Amino acid sequence: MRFFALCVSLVLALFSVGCGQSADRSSRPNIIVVLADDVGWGSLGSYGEPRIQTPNLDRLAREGRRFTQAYAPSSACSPTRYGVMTGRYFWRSKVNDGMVLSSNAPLHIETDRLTIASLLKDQGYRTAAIGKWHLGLGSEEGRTDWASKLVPGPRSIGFDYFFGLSANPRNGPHSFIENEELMGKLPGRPVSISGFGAHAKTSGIVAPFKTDEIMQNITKRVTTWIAENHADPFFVYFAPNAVHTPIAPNRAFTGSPYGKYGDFIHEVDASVGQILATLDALDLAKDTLVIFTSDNGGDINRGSPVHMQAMDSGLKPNGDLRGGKLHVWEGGFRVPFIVRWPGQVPEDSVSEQILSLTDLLATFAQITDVPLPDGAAEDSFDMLAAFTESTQGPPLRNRIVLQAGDATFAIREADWKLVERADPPDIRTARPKRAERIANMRANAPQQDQLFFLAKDPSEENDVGELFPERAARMRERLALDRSASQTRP
Ligand SMILES: [Ca+2]
Repeated sequence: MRFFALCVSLVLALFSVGCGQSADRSSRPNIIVVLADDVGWGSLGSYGEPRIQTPNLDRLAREGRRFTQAYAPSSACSPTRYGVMTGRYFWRSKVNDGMVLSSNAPLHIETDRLTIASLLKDQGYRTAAIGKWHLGLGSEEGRTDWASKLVPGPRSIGFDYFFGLSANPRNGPHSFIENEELMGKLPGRPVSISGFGAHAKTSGIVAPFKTDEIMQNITKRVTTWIAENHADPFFVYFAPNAVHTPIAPNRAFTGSPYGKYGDFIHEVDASVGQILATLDALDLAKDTLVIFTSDNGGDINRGSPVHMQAMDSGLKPNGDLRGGKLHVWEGGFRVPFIVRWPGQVPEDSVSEQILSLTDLLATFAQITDVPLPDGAAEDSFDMLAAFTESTQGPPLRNRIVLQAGDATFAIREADWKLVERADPPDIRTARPKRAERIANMRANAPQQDQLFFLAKDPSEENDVGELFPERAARMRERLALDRSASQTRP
């Protein structure tokens, strides 16, 4: 009997050591955030698209949790990226014009501000940002000197390593940046960008990158960096340029019923697949939290033949939601959000919790047990329980402020959404032409607020503002309060 008791206590002691280790490990998991560009949730198999082939993202959803009410705080690129990094709404920053930063903007994040990267770096993580940046580089407005060191930049706000593009592939410079250096510079020559859009060219570099090889290049950097840096906990912020224009899938991806646009989505999926395979090969999957999401809804630009081909072939990038990228409608903000964390996040599960991409910072702070200081992560809610709860509990956040690419504000609160039209706030912008355009757009938009009941009207077809004037007034007031307060987090 005594021998049995001894055995039991030995087993218990061993078990508690094991548990202690796994508890310690789970408080510092590796973290990978994949922030794809313009990938609408309606383009993914796990969200119900029947003809797309996204086996790797489907696997991620099967092994983790898929959110159906996840929001980008903005329907445009840079504003959402700012929110992801800082946990703060972009419109609280020195500009609130709702739009992407210009491609030669200075770094838009103060170097003493807490970011997802600096939070984790302070906890002993190795940190990397790979892919599209588009949050500004350097310090001078409109005067980025691409030939000199690009500081401040990603490594000034918490990343140990950066490899990628300054902004979109077409913006230029048409060469990768590694840490603070533009790669492939011709010695002693200035670097300059001429022309716009598809005609933009960079001089002063050996050769421009090949647009259809960018995804391969940045994916390879991610897998190599992980292989070299997994001795400590690590954090990778991976921002694919796909499926933003130019729609340039590698020649290895062909044959989608949705044309090149579909092929490009397949390439995003394959890229995530390579990262998952690297985790498997290094036996890291069980200790790694992986998140896949997008910076805004799918682009439904009917002026673009390649997008039109995909939609005419039946693809609905944002499902049945109204609108898309840049719009104030749900299709602009609602994004795919898949989280996998073996042993912590229930497998093959779905959550309808309202979540904002600004919530990553507070959630990572909770995971690593770091209290958030004042004046940081102002609009970031801890959503860890939404990741891990076995059955859905009460809402962790019941509202979110949204801003469209035309600077229009909206607020979602529980099942309702108010679009602010009457008497919108003044715009702060570094670009006078932009102020003019916003004034024009506002003059042509409805002049009365619009109210939608999303539970019954997810496609925002029926403005019920006149039926529920008190609710509309209350939500309008709520939006104004959230905007004037210094923070919305608890
Ligand atoms: Ca985007």
